[in-house]
Amino acid sequence: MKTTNRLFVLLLFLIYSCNAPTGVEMKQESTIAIELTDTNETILKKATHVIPTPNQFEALKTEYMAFIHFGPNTFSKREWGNGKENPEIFNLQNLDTDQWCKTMKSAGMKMVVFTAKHHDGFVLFQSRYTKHGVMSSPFKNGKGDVLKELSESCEKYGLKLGIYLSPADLYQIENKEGLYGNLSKYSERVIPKAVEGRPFKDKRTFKFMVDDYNEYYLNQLFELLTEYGPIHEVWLDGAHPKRKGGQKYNYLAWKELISELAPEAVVFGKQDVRWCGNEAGITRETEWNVIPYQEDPRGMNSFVDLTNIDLGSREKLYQGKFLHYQQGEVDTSIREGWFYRNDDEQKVRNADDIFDIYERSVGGNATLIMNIPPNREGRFSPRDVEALIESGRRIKSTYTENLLEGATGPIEILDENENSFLLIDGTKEVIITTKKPILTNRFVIQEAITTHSERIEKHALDAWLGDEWKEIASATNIGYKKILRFPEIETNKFRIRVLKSRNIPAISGVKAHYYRPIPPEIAIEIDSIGRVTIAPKKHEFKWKPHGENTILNINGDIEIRYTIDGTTPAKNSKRYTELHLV
Ligand code: FUL
Repeated sequence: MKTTNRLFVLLLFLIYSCNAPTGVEMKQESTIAIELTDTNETILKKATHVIPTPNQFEALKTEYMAFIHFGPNTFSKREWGNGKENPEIFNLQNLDTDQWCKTMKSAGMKMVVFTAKHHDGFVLFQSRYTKHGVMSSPFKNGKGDVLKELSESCEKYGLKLGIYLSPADLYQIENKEGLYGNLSKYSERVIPKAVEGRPFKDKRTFKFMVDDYNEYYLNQLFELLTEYGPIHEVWLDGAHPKRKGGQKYNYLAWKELISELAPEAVVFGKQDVRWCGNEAGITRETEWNVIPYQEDPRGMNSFVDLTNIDLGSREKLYQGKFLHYQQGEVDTSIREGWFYRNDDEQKVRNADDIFDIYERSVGGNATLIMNIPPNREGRFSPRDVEALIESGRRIKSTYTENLLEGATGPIEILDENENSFLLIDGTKEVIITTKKPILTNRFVIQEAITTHSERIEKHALDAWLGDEWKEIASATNIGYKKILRFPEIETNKFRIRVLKSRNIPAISGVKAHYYRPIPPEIAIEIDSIGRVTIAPKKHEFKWKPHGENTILNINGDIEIRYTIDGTTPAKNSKRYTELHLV
């Protein structure tokens, strides 16, 4: 097509875009209430107006993050500590957070979430409110601050930072003066509590009606959110090795403080970001981020883990009282375990595995947080680095170049920031023509979720092959991003068909890419009668899909699973389970 003709078509299309029905006839919000009188049709329409908050959208665009689990467990080789560890165990002689950040950058990650405190209660930063942490360890003679070093490296390497501050705290449960479940009275407390000789640069103060443990938690949040640069995610883990004294968390107070001190942060495990429901790097085939709630999530103090395979189908939405945007985050570890144990027995995921998880989660309407546990030298081990560099190389070499650059078709107006989008109404198909035939095996489609929510329920991609359209891939929903993977083809014409949608969908991005396949590692097996089998090597990785990973205990001793209410069941009770290391 001649340039003048192309300009004319583009102009016509823009006029159509501006005058076309936008499909936005209701107020758009991240939470919308369902009225008793709402019909299923109205509920569905409301669902198509549920959009992410600006913070949620930014978090989605971050796409791929690192998770760092580091602490006394790194030295005791345990997955869960017990809170009774001597801080001397954290005998860190070297720390190279620059090496962490350099590797994360090469891996293609844009942010890192760090365990400032895991369930054992040991803090890896210089808190004013406890002595159970780096201040009592040999690390830099008690003067070290792992989080500070990490935040400086993050700034140097251009990575965003998030914090994990475990609500569960075994040290505060087990020690005599511990604050967790100490049955203290609720009263008005000023946050941060003043500590002699340790003033804060940030002079803001807040008042909350809370008990001792919540005050302790809020004080530490204040330190973390004011002294380590901007924080973009606060990771609230829902696991509890043990509970005491009916301790409750005043999450609504925590949330208020977080939104004041870290206005750009999303909270994991609560209203903003949900656990995807497994720790194995699995994404649902249909991962909806608009999901129903029975209560208004904006006022909820606690959130349960959503592990159902179906969270947001039409049928599920009809049963809700509120429709809420809550994106899934896929959390998994590069190693068998959240903490580093050793370099021989503990297996490490290979680049094939990491790249596959990346494409399925980032390309499956979720974000990915991949845990890389540093070793006792304060570095990432060479095998982890090798796998991360190689998977990062694949991500960059596959996804940097858009093979549809310069192609003609309605996608010419698209913009990743969703300032302009393509409405797919009526004929429901989009035809894209490239200047020359391209070789491709990956296609990325994005919906304009901030303006039109997620609406597509089923779609297909066709290519012009020979002299006809052939379907090369199909999938269910799209949302923030869908990566379609298919055997390589060469063509100059593509067609996207929307097969089912909840309302007029809007597309904000369409790209084609090429992944140069790398032959898998081969295993040769010879059976008893001499037959030879050559097949891709099976990658063994003892990593369970749900939270069971936490009970792996390398010391080989028996761990007792606590009951849901946190008590240790009597040995002869039916609820008692002994778990042996396998
Ligand atoms: C779980 C915890 O119990 C694990 O130790 C780890 O921190 C993981 C990310 O979440 O709930």
